[in-house]
Amino acid sequence: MRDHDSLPYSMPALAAEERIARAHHMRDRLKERRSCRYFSDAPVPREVIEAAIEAAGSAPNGANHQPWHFAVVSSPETKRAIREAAEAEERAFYSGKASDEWLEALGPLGTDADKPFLETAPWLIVVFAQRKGGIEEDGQTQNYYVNESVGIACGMLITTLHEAGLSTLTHTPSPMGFLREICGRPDHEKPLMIVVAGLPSDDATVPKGATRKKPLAQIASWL
Ligand code: IYR
Repeated sequence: MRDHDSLPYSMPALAAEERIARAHHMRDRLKERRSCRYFSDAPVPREVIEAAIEAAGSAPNGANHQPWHFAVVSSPETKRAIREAAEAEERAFYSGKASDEWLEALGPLGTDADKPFLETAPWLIVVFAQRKGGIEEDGQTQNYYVNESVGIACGMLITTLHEAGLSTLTHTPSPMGFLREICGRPDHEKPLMIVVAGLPSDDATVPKGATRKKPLAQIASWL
């Protein structure tokens, strides 16, 4: 069935070798991405963040309702408020709320309740999922496949930031209702994650364990 109102669409005719080369290039670029928890306070132009959010805003999504909002935080006061609230939640998580099994799974990452990067990194992008609103953001119209849509948008956001040479960290304090209050967002929006963006500090490291990736044969089956 054709759209009742449609535009022509095509993709470039590439040789098979060229397609393979491009896919390999992108794979190799993306495999360089690491979640890094050590940020420098070096500034990063706002235009980079704007472009990455525009890239994220082009993600495939339910009914083209584009059910996302990106609250971009750079002011030291707001970053501090987010850090303080996040660390309070994380202290509760690490000292009782999390199961032993969960804490054991996090062991190789070396994470703890201290989140200095929330103040050090130049940009925090707080991603909200809009349960309602439609394309007009009326706060009422039902949205669809919200988590899927916003998850894909976050992937595209991180990909663009990585391509711009930035280090990123997806941070998910739990629960994160405090982000709605601090960012002044409405009740029908659910905070999904904080994407921390900036440059790694000079002494940055990443956990070795996190570089172990499942091979293709394990993550794909061909029917
Ligand atoms: N939100 C906590 C715990 C945490 C949970 C998972 I699953 C991770 O992959 C990493 C951390 C924290 O940020 O420390």
